[in-house]
Amino acid sequence: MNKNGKRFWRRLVCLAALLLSLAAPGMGVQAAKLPALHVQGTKLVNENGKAVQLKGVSTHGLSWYPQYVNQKAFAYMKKNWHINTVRLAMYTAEYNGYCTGDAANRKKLEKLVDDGVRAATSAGLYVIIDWHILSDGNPQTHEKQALAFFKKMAANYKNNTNVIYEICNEPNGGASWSTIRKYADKVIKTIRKKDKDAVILVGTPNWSQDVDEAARNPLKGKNLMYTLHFYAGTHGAWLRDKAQKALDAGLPLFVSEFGISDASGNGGLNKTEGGKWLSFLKKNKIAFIGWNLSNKGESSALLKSSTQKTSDWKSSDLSEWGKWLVGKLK
Ligand code: IDC
Repeated sequence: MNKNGKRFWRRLVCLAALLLSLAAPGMGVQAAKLPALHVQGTKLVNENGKAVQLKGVSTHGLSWYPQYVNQKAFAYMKKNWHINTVRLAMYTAEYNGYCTGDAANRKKLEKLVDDGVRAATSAGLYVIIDWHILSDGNPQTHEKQALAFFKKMAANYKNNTNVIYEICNEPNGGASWSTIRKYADKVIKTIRKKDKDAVILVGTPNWSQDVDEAARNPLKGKNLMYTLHFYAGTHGAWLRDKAQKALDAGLPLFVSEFGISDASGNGGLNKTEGGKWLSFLKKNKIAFIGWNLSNKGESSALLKSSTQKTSDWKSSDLSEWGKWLVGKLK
């Protein structure tokens, strides 16, 4: 073969290798980058303006159950449960919370968030970084820490098209929308300094239920959504009415946490009401994230308390709620 002939074959081999690596990202080191999503009207859409319904599961508190933040679990849930999103619930106050524990604990939690984002990224999942306020009912209680945390997160993940920031899980204890709004404004500004267009989820008054109040005076800015949380054992048609009101007013909603037990995370399951909720969400293309990926002995845990595996679960490893949710995700 002459010189030109050799060059031709070498180029052909290179081209074939390139095409192969594009066609089969799983074979390469990194999964294909997920398209950035943005908010259009009340919906989350992809780069072609097509509505996308995110669906997935939330971890329990990262300090309680760090073992479920692993690549195998995330990849397994994507392949077998058909989730496209995972939520990393980082409590701020309870049980080695980010704001109540010491500096070493904060480091540990930041590492878990980072492990979670990496695992989600290589599994091809969207990932929500959740600042999980709860007993610290007013988001302003730990505002300073929230600003420092999200500044760091936005710097770390500004190039991750799959990262979504949730800035206050469930304001409660009388925290009003105007208070939450002030807090949100500051945190959003901080995130936007680094990450111009990531989707940001804002909690609403009364454990993220009073979306109608947020609808009366929404925040300014793009790619913002408002969270609606429900537990079908406690919350029924009256809460869907609130949600419908908010949608009618043009408020983009995101269900970043839900269950079909009662609001305590325990008690019997209400599958009938749960089914009604999911039809409502499907009809409106609203994202839904089920609480919680753990084997804690409570009815809102997706795994049986006897399940020790941290990935590759069989149906018999799942709780009744786990089986129900996996059925709906498929
Ligand atoms: C619950 C957990 C439970 C934990 C408790 C801490 O299921 O194991 O002991 O938090 O206070 C929420 C919260 C979420 C709750 C869940 C169930 O966002 O943190 O988890 N819930 O009570 N809002 C409504 C229900």
